[in-house]
Amino acid sequence: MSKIRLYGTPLSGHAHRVELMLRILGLDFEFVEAAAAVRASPEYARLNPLRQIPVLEDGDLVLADSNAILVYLARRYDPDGPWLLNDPVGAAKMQRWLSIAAGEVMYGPATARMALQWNMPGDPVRAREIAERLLVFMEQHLRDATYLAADHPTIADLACYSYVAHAPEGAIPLAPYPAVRAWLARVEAQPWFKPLPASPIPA
Ligand SMILES: N[C@@H](CCC(=O)N[C@@H](CS)C(=O)NCC(=O)O)C(=O)O
Repeated sequence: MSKIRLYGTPLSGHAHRVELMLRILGLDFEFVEAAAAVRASPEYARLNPLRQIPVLEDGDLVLADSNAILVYLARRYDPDGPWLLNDPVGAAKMQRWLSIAAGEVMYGPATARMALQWNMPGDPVRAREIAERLLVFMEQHLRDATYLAADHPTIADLACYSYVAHAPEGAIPLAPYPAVRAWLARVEAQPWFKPLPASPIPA
């Protein structure tokens, strides 16, 4: 089997979701740390012209974007497994949560955490508003659902987990959202789970 490389940083939630998928699939991989200085290099721009992490290398394949990588890994290494939903309604539900991961999760809890922890660009007040609206929606949804898109974990849960779990590191409390916390605990109880380390400034 070809060597798999994951370019990321230890505190990136985008890389974390890919790492969870690699663990689920039992795939051996090398984690290559790609801090800002590495991402600024011309070599890295050849891997991902957007200069973002994560990037996955699998043999000759170079693939950027965490959600695209989740789809690739599940379809390539466990096509009949439970991680993707293929029926029309299930696939649409799954895609909706992937879009939420790239939209509200990114511009809400992830941006609030990046602004507070690393002074990165982003309006923390706006990020907090987006996060609160997202969490209210997730709370309503998870009152009647075990996982986001199905009655079992799918890539939708992986895509949304990391930044929601670490929302308090962006000063967004999870205490008002018991159903969200119960969902996070269900993900954390899975045998393949590995936590994203805590950020420098304690929650
Ligand atoms: N849509 C991308 C977003 C990835 C992303 O924003 N990664 C951050 C780190 S967690 C990054 O590389 N930021 C640096 C930059 O955007 O220049 C994905 O899902 O992979």
